[in-house]
Parts: sequence; C-alpha cells; structure tokens
Amino acid sequence: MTSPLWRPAYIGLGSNLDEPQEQIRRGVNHLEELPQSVVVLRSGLYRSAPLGPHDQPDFVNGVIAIMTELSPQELLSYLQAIEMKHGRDRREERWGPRTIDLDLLAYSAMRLSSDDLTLPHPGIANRNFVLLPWCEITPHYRVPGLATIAQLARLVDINNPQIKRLN
Ligand code: A4P
Ligand code: MG
Repeated sequence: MTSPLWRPAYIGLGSNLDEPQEQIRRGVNHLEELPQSVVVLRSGLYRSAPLGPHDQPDFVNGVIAIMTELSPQELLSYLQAIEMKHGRDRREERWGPRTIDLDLLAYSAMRLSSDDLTLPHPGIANRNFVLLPWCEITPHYRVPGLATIAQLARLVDINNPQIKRLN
C-alpha cells in the first residue's frame, strides 16, 4: 500500500452578509468535515472595510491551515460546494457582498495557473485582512514565489483597508 501524502493548505474565509461571524463559524465547521483532511490551525477573526466596491458591509475574515491528501483541484471543488451550502449565489457581482467566500490561498510549495485555479491566490501580498490573521498561525510559511507570511505582513499597509481584530 502506498503511504498517504499529506500536504499543508491555507484557506481564507470571508463574509459580509447574514451575521458574518456566524457564517465563518459554520464555514470552519464545514472545513472540519472535509474528507482526507484535518484542520490544524485557525487564526483569530478580523473586521475590515471592503476592498473594492465600498457600498457594501464590512467583512469578517480569518485564515485556517489544514493538512490534506486532496489535490488542489479537489479541494477547490469542496470549497465551492461549501459556499453553495451557505446560500452563496455565484452570479453575485465580482468583489461584491457574499455570505461566505473560501479562497484557497496556497497549497504546499505549489505554483499553478489554470482557468479555474491560481496558486498562490494572486491577492495575498496586498491584503491586510489575509496577512494579519495568517501571520498569527504560520508566520514562517514561505508563499511560493513571494516571501514568508511575516515578511509580507510587515510590508502590507495595515490601515488600508481599515482593519480591527475581533474578540
Ligand atoms: N479561482 C482561481 N484561483 C482560486 C483560488 N486560489 N481560490 C477562481 C479560490 N478560487 C480561485 O472566485 C472566482 C473564481 O476564481 C472561481 O470560479 C475560481 O475558479 P469567486 O469566489 O467566485 O469570485 P470572487 O470571490 O467574487 O472573486 P475573487 O477574484 O476570488 O475575489 P476575492 O479575491 O475573493 O475578493 N474586502 C475585504 N475587506 N475582505 C474580503 O474578504 N473579498 C473580496 C473578494 C473583495 N473585497 C474584500 C474581501
Ligand atoms: Mg473568492
């Protein structure tokens, strides 16, 4: 029998509709039920002003780390299935309000660019609402092609968008 190959993957959660903190809590519960995967670390939550269209509520964001045997494509399909369970309408405006957004931020040391999946996620370096929570859990993880999370977090603008740690 071949031994299983477990790889780390990092998932960004974001919500700005229908009680965002509750949406994130439910989202994490769903991630804990992913097959062939274990949630190993979870960040605190941050509230931030919307990046992109401003006429929408503030977001709540967090990041979790999993170990998984799923391929990145399989993982993306599961993430999209969870978004649908949260009543997310995929015809929504790009960057518009959403009950939950699950982004596959990075997967091990992989770099990939296909029609439906880009790894690492292209928005990482200029998003304080991704880097601040991520830095709480794996500051030494090196984002393929970029730098460590701690280095990126030191460079990001921590006031744009406005952001505040919750609880
Ligand atoms: N896709 C490609 N690569 C990936 C990846 N690594 N992870 C494709 C997830 N999806 C990936 O995503 C559009 C398509 O991206 C998918 O079909 C998938 O095949 P989507 O979730 O349907 O659309 P979206 O989220 O509206 O667009 P996008 O470009 O993913 O936006 P982002 O980057 O998710 O940004 N402001 C604050 N403060 N906090 C936020 O969380 N989020 C957004 C959305 C805007 N402003 C925000 C926040
Ligand atoms: Mg998205």
